[in-house]
Amino acid sequence: MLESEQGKRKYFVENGNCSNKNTTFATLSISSKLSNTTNKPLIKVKQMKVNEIMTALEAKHPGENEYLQAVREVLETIEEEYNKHPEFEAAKIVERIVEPDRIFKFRVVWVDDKGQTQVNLGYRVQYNAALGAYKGGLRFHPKVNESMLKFLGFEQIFKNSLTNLPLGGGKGGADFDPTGKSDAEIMRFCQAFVYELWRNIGPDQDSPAGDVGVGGREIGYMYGMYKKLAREHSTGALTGKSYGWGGSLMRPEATGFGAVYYVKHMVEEKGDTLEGKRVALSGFGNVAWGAAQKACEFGAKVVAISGPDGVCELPEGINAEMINYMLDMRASNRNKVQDMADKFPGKAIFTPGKKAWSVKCDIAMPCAFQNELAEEDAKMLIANGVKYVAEVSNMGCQPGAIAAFQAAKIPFGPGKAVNAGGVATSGLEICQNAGHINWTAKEVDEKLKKIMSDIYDQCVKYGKQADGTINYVKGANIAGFMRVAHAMMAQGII
Ligand code: 2IT
Repeated sequence: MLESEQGKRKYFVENGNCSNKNTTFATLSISSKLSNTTNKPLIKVKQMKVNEIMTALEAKHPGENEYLQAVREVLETIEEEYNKHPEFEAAKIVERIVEPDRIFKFRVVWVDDKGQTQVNLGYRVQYNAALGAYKGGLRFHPKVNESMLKFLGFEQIFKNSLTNLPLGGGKGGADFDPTGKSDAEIMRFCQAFVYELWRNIGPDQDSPAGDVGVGGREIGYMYGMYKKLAREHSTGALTGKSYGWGGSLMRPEATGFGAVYYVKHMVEEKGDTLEGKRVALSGFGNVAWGAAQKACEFGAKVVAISGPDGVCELPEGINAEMINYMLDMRASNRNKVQDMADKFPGKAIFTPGKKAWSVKCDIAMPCAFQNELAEEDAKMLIANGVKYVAEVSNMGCQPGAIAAFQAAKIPFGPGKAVNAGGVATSGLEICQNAGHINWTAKEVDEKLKKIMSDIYDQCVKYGKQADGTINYVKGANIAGFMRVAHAMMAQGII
């Protein structure tokens, strides 16, 4: 018999052992000894079974591959723990958590520099608000669709939960391609996007930020339009604003810095140090930029960055000038890593069509896009002696790659824990906006370090295995999920 308590009532499962996966039905009743609800009809509670849930979801949302991948990973790792709580299943927590509260989908119309009318699709997925107002980035990329934003929003729920800040989960974006667009085109698109969305966002409702294709410039244009329409000033309706008009110091660096703080814990767990470690990063955007800075500060050597066009190997390691140049590369909207090799001949060696994972390294940190590291990349990294892998992009590694790292006993940090410093610092930006104050960079950085250290500890607590190794994926998923599930239970069936 398995018992669990919810409020004043005591539930128990009869005729079923929750840890027995063959049990189809367990009977849940309310104990007559502990409540005055005697003679209430017995409620049949099914054990949560990942395969059954996934079969139903695949039928309901065919072809939404990223979304289905993200849901499966979370459910597989929490199944055992979840089934120790029959009250969760009675309240259909899993069935509720996998579907967003709502999705806004809208047309965004704008005029390009040639005077041509352009039409894009915009979205905002408001996923789960059990812990607070919806929070999560906006992605502008030609491949954006509902599946991509649902996967990102779903991940965001548990990531935000790990930060221990009062943040619900959401995500949004558009199938707009910033590559090759002028500054004026970017501005007009951002304005048109917010013109559609502004009524559904706000600091106590839903607070978007940046993601792939959306940085400080885009947030500035969107915030300007939001203020004009909402007649609100200095609010946390959007985060990632620039310092001086509501932004937080350290927000641009936070995702990359936070990721390296997390990796430092992973390395120290093994009695090792970051000093002298060769680090391969993918991408050259905001996240890779922050990670490169902090890795260098801790004495590591960044030996590769990459782009959609190929990889730049950096035999002497990246230097401060190159790190600065990453900002120019991003601002140019050319989306070409070859520009680094052209600017620093001999110090950056470009190979077209290759990924960062072809470069020998001790630490691999995907910082670009989902599923960017495949099983064969993982095998190459392992053969080349990689010692640690930390996803900084959301769901950067394919399931086969994660399985390969785990089988080789290489510590693997999942994106929702490793990259949580970004959204955490967005949470700190909202705090500063609400209090009409600005914290110093040191104050923000200290809070970020503490948050990352607490996230790391939660992953260890729930991910420690019988053989002493740490399954960081399982730890992050259980820790993140449980906090949301308990909040949903407390707030009733809504
Ligand atoms: O994936 C992410 O956590 C982000 N893009 C940042 C979200 C935020 O609200 O700062």
